[in-house]
Amino acid sequence: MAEGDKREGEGGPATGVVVKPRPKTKKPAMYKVLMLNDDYTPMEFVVHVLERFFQKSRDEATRIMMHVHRRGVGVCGIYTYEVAETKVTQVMDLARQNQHPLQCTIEKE
Ligand code: TYC
Repeated sequence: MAEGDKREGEGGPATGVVVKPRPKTKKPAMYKVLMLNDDYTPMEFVVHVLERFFQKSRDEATRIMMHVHRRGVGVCGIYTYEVAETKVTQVMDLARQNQHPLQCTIEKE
């Protein structure tokens, strides 16, 4: 098609309509890391895990640990898949080394 030979009508947005520009980047899917309660893991160990791997203050770590203790499950943090997966591995490895049955899982947000 020669320059200046523009057709009107079909195709493309109508003249004068403001189209909101859409960024091409997509937000990554996010995943919750969940901690599960059990009857044997010491409370202090759970608080330590939350401080060490989830960057929680002692107060916040204690609050989350008590929530899990009372309700059965709680959110430690929300991350992209690979980060969430790494956190779960770190928690489970340390728990196993210390012979605690602490369980941690991922749930898509
Ligand atoms: N229920 C455990 C106890 O009484 C403490 C505990 C809290 C264990 C949270 C696991 O994710 C957990 N010692």
